Amino acid sequence: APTNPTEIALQASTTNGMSSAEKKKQARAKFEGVYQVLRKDLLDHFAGEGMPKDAIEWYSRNLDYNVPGGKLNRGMSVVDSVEIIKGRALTDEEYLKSAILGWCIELLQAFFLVSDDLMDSSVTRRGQPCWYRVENVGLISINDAFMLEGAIYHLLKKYFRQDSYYVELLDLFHDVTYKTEMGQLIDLITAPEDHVDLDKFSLKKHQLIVIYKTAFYSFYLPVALAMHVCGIPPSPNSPSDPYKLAHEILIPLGEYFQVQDDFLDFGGTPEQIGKIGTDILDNKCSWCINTALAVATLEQRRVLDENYGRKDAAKEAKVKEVFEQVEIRRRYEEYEQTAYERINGLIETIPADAKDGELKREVFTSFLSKIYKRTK
Ligand code: GPP
Ligand code: MG
Ligand code: MG
Ligand code: MG
Repeated sequence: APTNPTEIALQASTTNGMSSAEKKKQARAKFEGVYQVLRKDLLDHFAGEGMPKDAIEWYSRNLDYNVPGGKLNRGMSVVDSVEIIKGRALTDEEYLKSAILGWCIELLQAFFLVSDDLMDSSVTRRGQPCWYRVENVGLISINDAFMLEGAIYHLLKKYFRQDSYYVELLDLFHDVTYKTEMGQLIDLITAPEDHVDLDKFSLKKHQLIVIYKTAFYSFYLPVALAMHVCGIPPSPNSPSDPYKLAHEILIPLGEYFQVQDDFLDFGGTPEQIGKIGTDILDNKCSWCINTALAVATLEQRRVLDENYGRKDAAKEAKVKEVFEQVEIRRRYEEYEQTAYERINGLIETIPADAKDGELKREVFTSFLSKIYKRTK
């Protein structure tokens, strides 16, 4: 029986006769096994720097509280995409490398979420208090977020330093992080705390915000990482550059995903989504307010002007009433159907007869099917 953590994490498993729900559960458990390996790498290295015992405990709590508890869609998509492109089951070595890159995205996501919850004054995340609200954490969470980001580059160096595509990985993480920060900036300055002006919002503005703050890191990044692991070469000057083709589909897919996030902030329950919506209180330029503004009567517009973006639960409730009156739920269902069909159309621009080792339609259909009609 294997004794080292990497081998335990990769233990062969039969999937014969398992239901698809059981397979999913097992795939998740295998992916989570790799987290245990990386967590140990990071903590051993940290201890090796001479850090004291209380700091090791703090860092391990930061990691365990913020990294592994999400849906893991982004991280596991790296593994799924590599399998689809290769068209076969992965070797242990290939699995481990794909899963490590997956966990690097989950670390990036943890870095963003810890920071975002502070900036959005959020209350809960993944069904528990936001990290900054945990006893004795507070503003230390800013440094904790930086360390989650730093962990990415430590792991990339440890596991990919010798690979020909190491620089591509570094570039990708850096570029995508920078773009996400640009998106977060426009999200924040379009939502000033002390001044509500709904005339400043538009669906065009919303589109720019969501593409930058969400689509690059959540959708383009996992697939681009998988393509690099599979040795697909970038050809930046060619119109048929596979990275460009992937980008053209994944950015709209990410836009659709953030519209879902905006809708669920209003239309989902905290039990479903694991967080309490704050977009109305925070004066966010969200899909819901933009959609409501486009169809509101003068009286409804007055209610929105007077109640949106005020830190007051009763005012928030009045905005929600208008959202119900203008049938945001039905409009969202229509949006979702249209987006789904449009993205499927984009996926058809990928050749149906792509060979193993090339970019295939299934990379995108598999990603799309994970989020279509999601309620969490
Ligand atoms: C989602 O916004 C976008 C992010 C989490 C990226 C944050 C980027 C940083 C550079 C910190 P959101 O506020 O709608 O997400 P949620 O609804 O999960 O709080
Ligand atoms: Mg937020
Ligand atoms: Mg935010
Ligand atoms: Mg949100």
